[in-house]
Amino acid sequence: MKMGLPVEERCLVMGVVNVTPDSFSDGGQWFDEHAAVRHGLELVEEGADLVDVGGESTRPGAARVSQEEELARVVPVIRALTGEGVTVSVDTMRAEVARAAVEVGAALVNDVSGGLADPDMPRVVAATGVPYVVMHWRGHSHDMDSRAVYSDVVAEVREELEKRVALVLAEGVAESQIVLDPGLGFAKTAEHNWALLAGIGELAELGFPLLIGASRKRFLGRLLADPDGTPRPFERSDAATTAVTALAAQAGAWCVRVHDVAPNADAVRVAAAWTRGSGR
Ligand code: PMM
Repeated sequence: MKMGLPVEERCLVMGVVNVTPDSFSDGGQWFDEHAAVRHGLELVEEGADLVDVGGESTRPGAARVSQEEELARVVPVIRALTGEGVTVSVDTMRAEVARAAVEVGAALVNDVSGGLADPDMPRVVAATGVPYVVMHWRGHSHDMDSRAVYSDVVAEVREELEKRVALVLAEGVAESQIVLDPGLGFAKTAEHNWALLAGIGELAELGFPLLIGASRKRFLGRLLADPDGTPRPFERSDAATTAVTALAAQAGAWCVRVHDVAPNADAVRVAAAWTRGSGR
């Protein structure tokens, strides 16, 4: 595998801190800078290997925030968390935010647009040398649902990710920096998400570490819907996230991005012990 990333013998757990008033599952809860920092530290206590700090909601239909607002939301939180020794990733589609975040200590850039939203991103990431999560993406949240059209979702996501990889490499990003992510829920229906999880082995064949973000997404609530079809609210779908984590880890995922860290940290340890055939 091509990677200069921390190789653990188990899947890593990335805890989420959304410094936004409107994220899908935890919007508003950590909007205050101090609350966000406290929450990041709690996630580390619960077993997160790294904490993903984002200042822009990507929930379906969300409008964009300005660059100034995004910087004001994430930079102080990242500075404080890295000052406490926490490994932080920045969840941003903007090159300028990525640059500022790495300057205050961010160790990874998580770009849900895979470099499509801001053409400067790959060059900036190349200059920083930090790992770069290239997620499969087809457009901004306000109209991504209309782009969820595939004849073979696994083959098309794989092909589109390969194109992104070629482009970011051409911009100077090193192979060893790249992590790929199928982008569950981003221009994907529930059925597309399940097909991608079933096809995780085919995505792994691209030869890069994989990150999976299933936590609290709508497709889990739909799977667990009441008999009358009412989706299970995300607050009661965390056990499903944990099940996805165990299976993704078993299938070789490098990292899972989750909101409720403690049970997922347990799940990756179970998966690792199972794979080793040993609890030691
Ligand atoms: N999902 C969300 C935000 N950032 N980053 C990566 N790499 N992969 C994802 O699946 C992903 C992401 C949306 O989730 P949230 O708004 O509930 O945190």
